[in-house]
Amino acid sequence: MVVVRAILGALILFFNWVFTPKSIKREASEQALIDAQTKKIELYQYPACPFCVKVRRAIKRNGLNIETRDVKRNDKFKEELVKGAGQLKVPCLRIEEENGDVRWMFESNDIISYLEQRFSPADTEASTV
Ligand SMILES: N[C@@H](CCC(=O)N[C@@H](CS)C(=O)NCC(=O)O)C(=O)O
Repeated sequence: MVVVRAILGALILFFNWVFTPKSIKREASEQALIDAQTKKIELYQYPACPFCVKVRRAIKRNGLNIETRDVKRNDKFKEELVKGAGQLKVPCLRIEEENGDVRWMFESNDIISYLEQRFSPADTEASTV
């Protein structure tokens, strides 16, 4: 089982690397505004978890600079997740609000919808790099 999981994980990472999505391109000033907001967001994740890969691909597609925290290999991040969010489950997005409140969001689809709504590229030129 461990071997099967390791092989699947390696395949997921390989195909994710081969088919890395392109990021949307924004004006530097617009990207800087978004970067200032995403400084207060972190993704707690496992490198080869398919749900985490899906979220990381959405982050890349949307040109977001969001820190990823590897819960598998870093006990400090694991502890932060369990203490803050109440359970060991990934992906989980930690969002620090303007007023300092912290929200922990589970479910890959919910995380992707949140990021796409908040940082919608609707006003951005549809070009890619
Ligand atoms: N429906 C969830 C599924 C998330 C999920 O099953 N995550 C697994 C890793 S792939 C997990 O955290 N399992 C608990 C554990 O590994 O301790 C999503 O879409 O985010």
